[in-house]
Amino acid sequence: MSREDTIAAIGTPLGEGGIGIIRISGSDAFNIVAKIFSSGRREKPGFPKSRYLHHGYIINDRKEVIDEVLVSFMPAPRTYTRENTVEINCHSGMFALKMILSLVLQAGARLAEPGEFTRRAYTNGRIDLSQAESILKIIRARSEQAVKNAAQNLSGRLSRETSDLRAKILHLLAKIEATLDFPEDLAPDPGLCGEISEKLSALSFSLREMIQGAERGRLYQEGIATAIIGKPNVGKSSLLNGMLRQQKAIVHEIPGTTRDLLEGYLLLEGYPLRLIDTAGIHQTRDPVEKEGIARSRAAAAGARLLLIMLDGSTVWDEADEASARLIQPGQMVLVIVNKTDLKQKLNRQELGRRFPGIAVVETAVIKNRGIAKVEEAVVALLDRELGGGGESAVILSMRHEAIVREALQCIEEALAGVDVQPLELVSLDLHSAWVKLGEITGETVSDALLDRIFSEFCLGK
Ligand SMILES: Nc1nc2c(ncn2[C@@H]2O[C@H](COP(=O)(O)OP(=O)(O)OP(=O)(O)O)[C@@H](O)[C@H]2O)c(=O)[nH]1
Ligand SMILES: [Mg+2]
Repeated sequence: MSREDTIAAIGTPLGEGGIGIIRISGSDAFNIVAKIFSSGRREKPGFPKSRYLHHGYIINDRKEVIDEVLVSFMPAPRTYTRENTVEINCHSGMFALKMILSLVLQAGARLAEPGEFTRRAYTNGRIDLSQAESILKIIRARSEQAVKNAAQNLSGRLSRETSDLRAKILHLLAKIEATLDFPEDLAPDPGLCGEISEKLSALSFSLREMIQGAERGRLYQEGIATAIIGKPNVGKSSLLNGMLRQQKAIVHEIPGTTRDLLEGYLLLEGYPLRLIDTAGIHQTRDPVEKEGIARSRAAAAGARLLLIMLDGSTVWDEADEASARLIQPGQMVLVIVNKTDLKQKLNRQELGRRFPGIAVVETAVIKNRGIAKVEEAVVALLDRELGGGGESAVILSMRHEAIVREALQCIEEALAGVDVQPLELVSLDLHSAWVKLGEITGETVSDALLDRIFSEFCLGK
């Protein structure tokens, strides 16, 4: 793939809409668009005037008008890609957009690969790798908080903190190297090891803080995995529908209706929930139901928040017991007793003993009663477990977190070695940490990794 050729793609989602944008980037972008664009007037010398919206028409080779458009010509380097860029604002319709794109391609552009515009912005030094990844995060964000977190990284916050840490590591490395290079010139400094240890501890503390911010960031980015778990027929699918305000899941009086996991997204007071309906937990010989239950167990294991659902009109049984056993240490849990409109048989006193310290909410989902209480209890739980202090932390993606963890390990090894190993080895560990952290901003990454990161982008970005 040549980095010099001119690329084009549709930058807006394909479908009917007010405006669709075709984006062209590369040294030949202006010439290419000039071949298919006419303003209908005699052009003034010096056309196209840059950073103006030019009104006109897209014309095919038979001089037929395809669409009425607004076109902007933006010369390098003050553009997204730092290359000459043209944006054609046309009417958004599947065919109109595709016809204009194919004219642009016939006129000499190449269809861009996913993420290629952003990759050019990175290659041409306008943004670093962590900023490029933030752009993808903004596009994919599932909550306002996720957008804000990603925007902070886009403005370079993660890059600055990473560069800051790398500068500190380099400084320490220089200090160690100086004593290694000129051992006879420098009197042995008894304080040196102490100073190195102190600086390494500070580095380790900063890296740990970054890791703590990572989990919170992931929750906001991907949605808080929330599994509705319980025996068959308690009303799990009804609760999912009630919370989503949508008849998404099949509800039926026959137990064992839900087999596959079913997901829906929901925003509660700014918390993005990925709500997962699951198959009822119980003993069964039916192979399909067995597979469904295995999936329920996996969903419970992967959930950050468990909504354990019970049926108030039945007594506690082995299947309830099996559902309760799915709770794992560290998981947030809420117990929901449903079907309170029916005659009650479930012993409430025992619930306190079975679920110590866990809030219990009573509902009659079929009558639309108690859903608001469930949502309030969920928000209260999330406030208690996740609230406070989060906005100040730098937010890491999974890739960044893995890098920071590896860098932390190098620093810890250096720290452990200061008093017992030759300083050469300490400096090797420090150097590894420095290289590792460079992968965040893209100073030390392979082409294969870049290919993987940018392939996740959509076309036209
Ligand atoms: N009386 C009463 N019936 C309810 C209530 N909530 C749900 N139901 C009924 O209980 C039956 C089962 O509801 P579902 O939501 O399908 O239950 P489920 O837990 O998803 O069941 P499985 O998918 O089989 O595990 C349906 O007939 C619902 O109409 C409630 O609050 N009161
Ligand atoms: Mg169901």
